[in-house]
Amino acid sequence: MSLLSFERKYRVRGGTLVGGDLFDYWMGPFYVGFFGVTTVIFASLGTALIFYGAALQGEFNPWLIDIQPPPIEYGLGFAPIKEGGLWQWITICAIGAFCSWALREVEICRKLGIGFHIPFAFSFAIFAYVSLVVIRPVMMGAWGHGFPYGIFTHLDWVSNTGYAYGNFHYNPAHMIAITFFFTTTLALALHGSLILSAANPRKGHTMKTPDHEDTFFRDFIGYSIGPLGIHRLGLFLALNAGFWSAVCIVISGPFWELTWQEWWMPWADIFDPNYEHRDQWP
Ligand code: 07D
Ligand code: 07D
Ligand code: U10
Repeated sequence: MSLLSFERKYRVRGGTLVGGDLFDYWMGPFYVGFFGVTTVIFASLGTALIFYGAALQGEFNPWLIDIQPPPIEYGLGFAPIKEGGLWQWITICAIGAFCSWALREVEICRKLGIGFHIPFAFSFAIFAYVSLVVIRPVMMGAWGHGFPYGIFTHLDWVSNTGYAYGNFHYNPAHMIAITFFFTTTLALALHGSLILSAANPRKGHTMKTPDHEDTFFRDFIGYSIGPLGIHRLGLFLALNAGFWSAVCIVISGPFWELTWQEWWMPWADIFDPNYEHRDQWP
């Protein structure tokens, strides 16, 4: 069955969460739905506010546009539009657009009768973003702790926030997150290369089967996780990367105010109370 005739078959009404038949149609390749409409509204408004901020700043170079959160003094209150209020409204629009996008994924999954794995996975990215601009700022008592919306200035924020806790690499949750990120790329490289090696043979050669794929890893490392298992593992690794990222930033400030090197001092005590350079630690 060609792709288009398949699409004709599944492009039928039903499965919506809100609005019944109202927005239950397609525009070109895109499914619209209630949450498509809310996505467009939030994303357009948020983008327009960024352009307004750029106009106030007098800077339209995309690398240099910068929309800062309110100064710490405003605490958790609303700030005037030119003193961080813009950042607050853009944050509301961003969260509205990301959640609408996830719910639009849910509606498409329901229409197709497939599982909700994709919106579930995307919700981890939303969680990481919300942990940076809502959860941590609320726990620290000021919106000013959120990151600024600017390509270069958000890098400044990451660097400054990192050094505020000494060597951020000593943050144990940051270590776990990084290890999951690295493992995710290893797993995808192994999986992508394995599938291509078997399923995309040179001209004149026949395609090989999942048995060949299993056998490669049994011969190689004594175990194959299997064709379904590798996708479960990939999802698990990637979601943990995002989850532990959120953890590593939420604990920096609300639960730990010293340098991250100091978090390891009890270990130094356990292993070697007389460690000669102990007093030189942070
Ligand atoms: C490839 C899917 C496509 C998405 C793209 C991003 C915008 C922003 C906004 C002009 C993988 C589109 C970009 C819509 C335009 C304005 C105001 C996804 C793919 C191509 N970052 N970050 C980037 C975001 C944070 C960090 C690039 C967003 C945290 C570092 C891009 C968010 C921290 C580096 C970008 C966000 C952080 C980057 C490439 C939100 C910790 C880089 C992103 C909403 C997570 C890299 C100049 C990419 C770079 C980079 C976007 C949050 C750290 C501009 C939308 C605060 C260290 N970030 N980022 O490919 O080159 O993602 O920066 O949370 O080195 Mg960032
Ligand atoms: C937040 C993005 C969410 C995106 C969404 C969608 C659009 C639409 C439209 C394209 C989480 C947006 C979509 C806008 C676009 C179209 C059409 C993803 C988010 C919802 N670090 N570090 C991390 C490493 C150092 C520091 C995470 C490595 C230094 C701080 C990850 C190194 C110091 C923070 C990570 C390193 C430092 C982090 C980021 C190496 C600086 C965070 C991934 C090798 C001096 C951040 C939740 C992430 C975090 C974070 C990796 C170094 C500081 C684990 C590999 C030592 C302050 N670092 N880091 O979170 O945890 O993605 O954020 O040196 O806040 Mg780090
Ligand atoms: C996977 C897979 C698999 C496959 C696959 C894939 C994973 C089993 C079978 C999929 C993987 C790929 C295709 C590989 C490439 C993907 C990546 C590298 C990931 C990153 C992706 C991108 C960078 C592309 C991002 C593009 C997006 C998000 C599309 C943008 C579209 C829109 C903005 C429209 C969204 C539609 C909505 C909201 C519905 C209602 C709206 C309309 C119909 C449009 C009408 C609206 C307007 C005209 C207003 C427009 C304003 C908007 C949207 C707001 C923005 C504001 C502005 C001012 C710009 O495992 O194998 O194979 O393929």
